[in-house]
Amino acid sequence: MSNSTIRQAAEALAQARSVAILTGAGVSAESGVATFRGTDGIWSKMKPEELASFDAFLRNPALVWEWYLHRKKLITETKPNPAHYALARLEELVPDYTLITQNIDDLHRRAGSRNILELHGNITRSFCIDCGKQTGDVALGEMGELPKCVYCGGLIRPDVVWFGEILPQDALDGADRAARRAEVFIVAGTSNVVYPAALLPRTAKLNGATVIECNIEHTPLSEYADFILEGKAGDTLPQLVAMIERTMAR
Ligand code: BJW
Ligand code: ZN
Repeated sequence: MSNSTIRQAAEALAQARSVAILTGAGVSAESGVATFRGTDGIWSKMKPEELASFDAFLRNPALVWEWYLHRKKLITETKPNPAHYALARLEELVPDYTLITQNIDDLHRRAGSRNILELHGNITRSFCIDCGKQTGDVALGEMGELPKCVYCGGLIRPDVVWFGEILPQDALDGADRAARRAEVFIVAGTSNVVYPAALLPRTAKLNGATVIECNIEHTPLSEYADFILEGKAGDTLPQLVAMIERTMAR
């Protein structure tokens, strides 16, 4: 990443009244949360269709719960990293700011971001598959019994979006509106292969936004990006935000 690229990106951001960001697993990688794709990714060891679909859950809810409770424990033990904090700081600098995330790990909220749209749910929540009521913290019983709904006895599932499932309508509508009005759209730490999230930066670009990509490698989005900040999000995003603050102070 050249210094002039980051400076030009910072200048575009400092002038923008409306900014939207789309984050993915790469933003949490430096907190120790595994990404999905790539050599060390979750899907290199496990098949998504065996764990991240409603059919998989109905086939073997205990296995799926075990996996989610394991990940939830790891996530609870991690902390936000400089990328999360930089994005929380950016919210204070931009008049209209929307943070759209595919991550379910709650780390943006823990870092202080407020206007967050969660496209793929949140691992800290769960709900009943029969009556739809949200439940608090869940655990497997000592004998591995599955969590059941206190209202209707139905099976409880994690409040995350699996393959083939519809995304939460409010979050998706809000994300689409933010992408359409954004003057600058930042895409950080996502492989940009999962839809409909991957459409958002393209929507922003078609509506005239400057697109900034932050990633350690190129993605299918890279050819549309105006600026590519190659490197770890925990390095590039704090640098970018520091540069915006300097540009604004001038
Ligand atoms: C760093 C870094 C560092 C590393 N710094 N960078 C249109 C076309 C084709 C297919 C479809 C389509 N519309 C729908 C589909 C089907 C499907 C889909 O997109 N499939 C494709 C994979 C082919 N989509 C769906 O099913 C969605 N539902 C839907 O569309 O409903 C309507 C419908 C249904 C059926 C048919 C048609 C329409 C739902 C998608 C739900 C995704 N769920 C998951 C699991 C969530 C729960 C959980 O975590 O357990 O969400 S899958 C997984 O992928 C997770 C993520 O949010 C998502 C995206 O992954 P992400 O964040 O990009 O992570 P990685 O690992 O892929 O990439 C990490 C990146 O970080 C890499 O680029 C690294 O280089 C980078 N990186 N370290 C910066 N330090
Ligand atoms: Zn219920």
